[in-house]
Amino acid sequence: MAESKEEALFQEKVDAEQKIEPKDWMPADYRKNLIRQISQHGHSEIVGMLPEGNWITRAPSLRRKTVLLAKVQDEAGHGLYLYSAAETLGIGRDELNDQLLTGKAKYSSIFNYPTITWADMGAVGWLVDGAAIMNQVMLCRTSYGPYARPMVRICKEESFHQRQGYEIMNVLSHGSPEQKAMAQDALDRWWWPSLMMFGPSDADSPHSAQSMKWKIKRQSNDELRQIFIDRTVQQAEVLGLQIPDPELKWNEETQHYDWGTINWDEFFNVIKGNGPCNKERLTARQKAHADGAWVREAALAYAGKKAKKKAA
Ligand code: FAQ
Repeated sequence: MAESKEEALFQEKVDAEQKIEPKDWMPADYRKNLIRQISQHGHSEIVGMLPEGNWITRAPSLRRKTVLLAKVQDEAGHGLYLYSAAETLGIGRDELNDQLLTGKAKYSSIFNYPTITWADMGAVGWLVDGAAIMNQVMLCRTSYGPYARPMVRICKEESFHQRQGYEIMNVLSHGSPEQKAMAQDALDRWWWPSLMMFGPSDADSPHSAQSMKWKIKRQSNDELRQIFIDRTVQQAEVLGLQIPDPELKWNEETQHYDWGTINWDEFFNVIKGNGPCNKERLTARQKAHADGAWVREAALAYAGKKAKKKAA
């Protein structure tokens, strides 16, 4: 179909690196695609609090507990910034929430895996936040202004999260043999799911081409996955831990690591709702929403009373 004059002007603006703002004209599919991505991102931050929230009461020291608590609170803040950004595109908070609670909207596959030992708090910070930053740094330059701006602060906070995770792994991997084994076990379980966070390979990613053209995404899923692997392998070496991939090998020609094959059946199964914790995560969010009903009712009653007083 031929491009309309408005579409051509829109693309020119994007190509010139000018930000698109809420009241600017935009193609309906740009709006739709952004709502999809931003809301999925926001839901990931909100559901992402659950695996780590699981360890707040069991953190091994007061210091670890306060750091973990602060990290989980940061994720809540990220979710709220992202929901606000989605709202500027014309979707309401209730609708966004409904889409999450009914399982209509996706959230990151990674949060459907269980956190069974304390070392998982290290692995999540190091690998999951590490992968999240790798993907989100490019989003600071995304074409939609209200999405790009909060990403700057989010990335700064994710960077602190990644370091606290790496520090936990560093202490464990240089601790007793049992602690080192626990760190290795966490790496073994989180490595492949972390690589899946970047999404399907470029050839199987239906949204990538258009999202790159509109500069919503600035780097492809495979490109980001490769940078993540190259950096993380070196960090694992410092920890003295083994990446669970027998095919991992430095390639002199490409100056990158070659690596094995992702189990894409597992990935698609998890995003279809059949991962180890999908049901548990949704049930927890549904319960939180139901438990918060009285707060919403009280806030509405208070707002109504205030409005009545003002009108009188
Ligand atoms: N999980 O065509 P593409 C965090 C879906 S935040 C589930 O490649 P796209 C912070 C995709 O939605 C982590 N679904 O899609 C934290 C699409 O389905 P649809 C989240 C996935 O959008 C740390 C279909 O597959 N970050 O971790 C996943 O161009 C620690 C086809 O895929 C963001 O959301 C997946 N991993 O690229 C919190 C960043 N991958 O909608 C707590 C923003 C793909 O057609 C603790 N998002 N799908 O039904 C993005 O950059 C992109 O949306 C991608 C996917 C790269 C995730």
